[in-house]
Amino acid sequence: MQNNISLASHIGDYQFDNLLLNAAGVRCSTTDELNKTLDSMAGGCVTKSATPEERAGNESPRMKPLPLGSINSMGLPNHGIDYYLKFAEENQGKNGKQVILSIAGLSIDQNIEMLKKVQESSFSGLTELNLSCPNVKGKSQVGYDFDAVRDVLTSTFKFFKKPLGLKLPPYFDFNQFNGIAEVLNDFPITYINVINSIGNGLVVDPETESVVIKPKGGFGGLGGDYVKPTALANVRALRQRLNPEISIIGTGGIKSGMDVFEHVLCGANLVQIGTAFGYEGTPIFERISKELKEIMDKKGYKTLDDFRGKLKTI
Ligand code: RRO
Repeated sequence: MQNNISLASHIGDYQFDNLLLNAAGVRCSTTDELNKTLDSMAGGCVTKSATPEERAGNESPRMKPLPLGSINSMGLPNHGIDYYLKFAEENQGKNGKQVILSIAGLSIDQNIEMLKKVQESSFSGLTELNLSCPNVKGKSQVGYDFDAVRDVLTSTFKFFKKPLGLKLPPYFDFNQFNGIAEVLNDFPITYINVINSIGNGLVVDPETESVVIKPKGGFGGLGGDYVKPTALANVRALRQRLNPEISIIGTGGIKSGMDVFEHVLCGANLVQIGTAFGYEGTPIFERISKELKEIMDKKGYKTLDDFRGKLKTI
């Protein structure tokens, strides 16, 4: 029965045979990890957000799994843009899978420098500019400063002619949904990806009377069950406000087929799995695909288009 159910989707001209991908940051720092995801049932992979040079990141322990999700303050550990760009050039489109190249400069200049490299390269896939890393000491999340978002996009689109997506932080107020949408609708953005982790949460272990991660006095980005309603709200609110040409990747709190179903109902074109992929590894893509197909089968849906964005209000 489920053989005639499709989980295919697309972002701009890019076809994905399966809407599930890893979230940037999780099991995607090395070519070995990235190849494992490309060899799985996932529709493609996203690379760890890159900086111009290799970075060690913050001190450990810097990620803590929790019963309801995770907290992290990794601090952008990565092998540098050249490493990920080479992987992306070599693997984009292989076996019909997409490679999304994520970059996260520590300044506008660093972002422009990396985007110029991408523009000049042979990479023909999607590039994702991460404007929402919550864990670099002394740096604010650009995504909360709408003037800064406008500045970086103005500079970028002067020379960047390849398809660009943005990884955004969670927004919590209708003024923020309206404000960011107004900026984004002025640019030829291919997609947005919401949400990054909820920044600067604090988890306390009452037994030890201590924080659970070392950097920044224990403050870090939340993922997992904690963030799903916030993620769904951002997918929905931005789908209602953005130009229809801008696609949406839903990220946050996905660990089952039902979670994916909810993200798509809110308007997600693709989804990414972070915390739960960290726990389960690549078999998660097969498990969740099967769960989602079972749900679609029961409801009589054959494609994601049958229910995407069709959330009812009461
Ligand atoms: O590396 C990190 O600390 C990190 C990044 Br760049 C990000 O975008 N989101 C996150 O939760 N952690």
